[in-house]
This record gives sequence, C-alpha cells and structure tokens, in this order.
Amino acid sequence: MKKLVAAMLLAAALCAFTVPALAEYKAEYKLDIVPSLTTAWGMGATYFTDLVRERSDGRINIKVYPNSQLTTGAQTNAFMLVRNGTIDFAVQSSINYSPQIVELNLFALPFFIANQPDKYVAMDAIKAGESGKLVVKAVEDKGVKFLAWGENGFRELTNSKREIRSPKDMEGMKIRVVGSPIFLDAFRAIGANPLTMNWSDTMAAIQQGVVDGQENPISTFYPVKIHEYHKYVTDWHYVIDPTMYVVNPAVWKTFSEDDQKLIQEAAEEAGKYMVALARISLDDGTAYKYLESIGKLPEITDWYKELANVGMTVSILTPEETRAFAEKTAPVVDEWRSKIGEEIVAAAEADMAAAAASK
Ligand code: X2X
Repeated sequence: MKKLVAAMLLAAALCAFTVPALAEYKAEYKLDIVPSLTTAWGMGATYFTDLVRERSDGRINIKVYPNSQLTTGAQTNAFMLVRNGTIDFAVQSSINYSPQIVELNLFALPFFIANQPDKYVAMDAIKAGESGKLVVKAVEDKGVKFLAWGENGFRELTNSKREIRSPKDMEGMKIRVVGSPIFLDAFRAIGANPLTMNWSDTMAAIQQGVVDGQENPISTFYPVKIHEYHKYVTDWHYVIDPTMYVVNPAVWKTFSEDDQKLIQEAAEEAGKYMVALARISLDDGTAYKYLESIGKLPEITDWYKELANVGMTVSILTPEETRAFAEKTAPVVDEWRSKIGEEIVAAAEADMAAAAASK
C-alpha cells in the first residue's frame, strides 16, 4: 500500500513538472507591425518569425500582420492590445507606445540624440546603458515582456512644396505626425501646422493634398513610394524610433524554458538585422559589413543614390542649419524632460557623453 501511495505521489509530482512543458501551444501567434512587410521593420519582424519557426521545427508559428491590421489602423492603441493578450507579439515603435508609456518619449525629444557627435553611437549607448535599463523597466512595469531592441530609424522630413533648410521654410506647412503629443509640440514650436493621423491613412492624405509633408525613416517612406508625391527630403535626424520586440507576459509564461531561450535569441538576432537594415549607407559602414557577413544584404544598399534615382532632392543640413531647428524646439525638450522623468533623461545624457568620450 505504502508503495502504491509513493508511486502515486511520484506520478503526481512528475505530472506537476511535466505539465507546463507539455502545455498546448497556439496553432498561430499573432505579431503586430504598423508598416508593410517590405520595410526594414517588416523584414526584421519576418526574420524573427522565420528563425523561431525553423529553430522550433515548426512547433512555434508566429505570423506577422502588417499594415496595422490587428489594431484596425489605430496604432497608438497597439500597446493595450498586447497587454491584454489580443495580440501575442509585436515589433512596435516607441512612438506608438509612448502615449501609454511616457518614458518612451525620450527618443522623441527633438535633436536630443541627433545633436551628439555620432548619433548611432549615442543611440547604442542609451540601449546598452543605465537609461536603456530604465526604459525597459518602464515598458515591463506597464505590462509587456520586452525581448529586444530593433530600429525603425532616424526620422527625416519629406514634403511636396519646397526644399526645407530652415524653420522659416516650414512656416504653416501641414505635416502629418503620429498621434503622440510631443510631435504636435515639436512641429508647432518650429512654426509648422502638424496634424495627427494613423500611418494607414497617411498615403491617402498625401495623395489628396490634405497634408504637405510627413516624417519617417527612409526605409519606411521609400517602400510606399512617397517620391511619387514628395520631391523634397530634409535629412535632419531630429528624432529616432528604436522599436521593440515584445510579447504578452501570459503568453510568454506558456513557453517552456528552452523555447523562451529560443524566442529570446531569435528576437535579439532579428533585432540586430533590423537595426542594420535601418542604418545601411547612413552610418559609417558598420551596418553594411554586418549584413554582408550574415549574407543578407538588401536590394538597396545606398539610400542617397536611390532617392536621387527616384527624383528626390535630399537636403542634408549643416550643423548650423540643424541648430536653428534645435533652438526652436529647445522649450519642448525642457518641458518634456520632467514629463519623461529627469532620472531617465539625465541617465541618457550621461550614457551618451560616456560613449562620445570613449570614441
Ligand atoms: O506612423 C508612423 O509614422 C510609423 C510607421 O513610423 C510608426 O508607426 C511610428
């Protein structure tokens, strides 16, 4: 009898250990992105899902839903839908989550990172530093599991009217921005007329002339053929959208430890790939070399040449020209420092200064 009880207890104990590992996985996990699959963002998301599928021998199947399909266009609600489990995974913009996670506005402080001696070194210093930890903590405290950083890129300005090299050139210009308050503040400070709009509605608004301009990274606006409407690009790098790979925490807990490791590594690798795609030909050559080394060079490896090919005039601002915009937006930086949290902003300044000094 004793033996039988012991055997039963042992069986029960084994079950307790084995049940989580045997938990049924979903046939399909949904992953949300805002733009199309042909952007760096879309390619970085697809690479992640491919790696996970391959390495799990098809047991974990994540499907990328592009063009804000899962949020029916409402990109600034996307965070809530991952948090409540309607969406399982996302590769999402810091901008789209910033209405709920105020700390993410750090990356949208005008000319905060762009003003550094090397803006990519500065960005990487934040991600690797104390400020990056604080940002990730803020994201996780709000209820999603952070996996890795990606990158949409530094955001440049395009418009249909004229070359923009000074705040005066933008006076009264109607510019589409994401529905996130700091963007309204920044463009008003410059003297433009910003309108908030989802990305899914933006091309129609551009075609109909409802707006004259928009701001996005090159790898995001080129695939939608913005050059058919906008001839002018201003490279001012005023803010960056670093983009995050995230997962709903309850979904995360259903994966076995080995599978969590597999997913985590895939997100980190895909994030590196996405960062390189967003930077190719815009950095010191590091992104190109990395993509070459993994055998994944994209079709376009020289953005400025390609933008000229499709008839765009690219205005790369001089430091003095950039300063004129930074001066206009300085009050916005001051105001948002305290909203974001002095601790994080000061930590980012320290992280960037340390990286610049060690260069
Ligand atoms: O809406 C945008 O501009 C985009 C695609 O860059 C984001 O989702 C932040």
